[in-house]
Amino acid sequence: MNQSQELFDRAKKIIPGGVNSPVRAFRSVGGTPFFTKQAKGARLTTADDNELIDYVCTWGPAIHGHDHPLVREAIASALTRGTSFGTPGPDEVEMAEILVKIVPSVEKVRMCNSGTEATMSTIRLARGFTGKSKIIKFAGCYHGHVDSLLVKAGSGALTFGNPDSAGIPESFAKETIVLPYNNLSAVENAFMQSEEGIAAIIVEPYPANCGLILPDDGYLEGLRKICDHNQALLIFDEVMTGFRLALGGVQEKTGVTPDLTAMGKIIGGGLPVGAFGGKGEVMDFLAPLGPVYQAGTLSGNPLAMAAGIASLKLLQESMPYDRLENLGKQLALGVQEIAHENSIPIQVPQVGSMYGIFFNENPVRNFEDALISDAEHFKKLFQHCLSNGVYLPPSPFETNFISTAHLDKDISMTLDTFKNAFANF
Ligand code: KE4
Repeated sequence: MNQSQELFDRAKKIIPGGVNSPVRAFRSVGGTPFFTKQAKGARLTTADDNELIDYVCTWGPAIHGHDHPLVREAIASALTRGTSFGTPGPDEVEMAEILVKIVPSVEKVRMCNSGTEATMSTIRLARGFTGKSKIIKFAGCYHGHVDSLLVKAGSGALTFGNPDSAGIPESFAKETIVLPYNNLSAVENAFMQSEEGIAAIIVEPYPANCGLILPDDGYLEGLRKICDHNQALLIFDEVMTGFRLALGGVQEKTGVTPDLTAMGKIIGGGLPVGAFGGKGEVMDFLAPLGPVYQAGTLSGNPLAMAAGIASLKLLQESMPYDRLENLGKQLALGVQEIAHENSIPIQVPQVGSMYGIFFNENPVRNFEDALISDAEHFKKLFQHCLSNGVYLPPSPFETNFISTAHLDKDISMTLDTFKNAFANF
């Protein structure tokens, strides 16, 4: 028996499903999940010493590839000063100053420990600030496992074909209005029909938890206008897109500035982290200044701050966005060409270092389009790639990531692997 199988058998006895996060169980692509024993650059080494080109990048944080020397050195240096203080520390101030400088919407910011905490806190803050309860989210968007946002969530829940999670009281779900993405009139109607008013819209500006969906021209601008017209807050969940699609995220790339932004992943350099920020007058509603409570034992943890600051500084110095865009384009256009040569209907939406794969005749503009894409084809592609040294996200409802550690030769090897896969479809 191989090491991963042995580890998985042991894990399943004492960890639900053998994993600490559902998508890692490979339930939608089949087979036994591999266990990783080392991650370096653009590659993972499995417990059975297989080397894989990694397009998951630990779900986004590893924009510099795994174990970048500057991030590792920053953590090692912080470690000599202790692992957690429970008091304010200098790195928290430096992190906050960087975020205020580079993210257009952020006048004030608070650190937390995950993307889920970040989005959960933006919702509570928006409700506290506006005095309204209803929120709007979009079908297929995933904002972490927040009770009021796990309503038709994408990502894990979607992968299990279980759009509504058990354990969410009806009374919670009814405060959340779920609308189709890329449809402004649906949003306008929701505001018109709501007597009590709506506190906020929360959106993944580029939904990346039901595959990758790109906004129609003017869509994000439209959401901004509707929120202004209805005194509602616009919340961008940039946990995935932040610092990846531009240094200042989608809001820098598009010029659409939300009132609040949820952040995570890259700003922890691979360590547990989240953050949320926005207009000073809104953020000042947070305890200890204001009435909205939010807290965290390890918020602003010195190791995570050191890793995140190193990761952000590396982005500021290297500004790798053009190169990542070129690698993304190279991959997306290459995959489309190969599929076309084999008469396989495919959509490969791409923006910067993110790309999706839908086996679908038509462009995927929303959750429904994503759902009717061919999941069996995806499963075949995933398994072929995995057995040929290429690790794609283990679900058709996730997004691929490229890091600055991916080289041209990795992209061409990946395209060769796709070529062999499609030739045997
Ligand atoms: P975390 O609580 O997992 O740090 O972040 C939640 C979250 C919030 N917002 C967006 C846009 C996200 O993509 C996420 C988490 N992303 C998933 C990947 N689709 C994390 C992987 C997992 O759940 O294991």
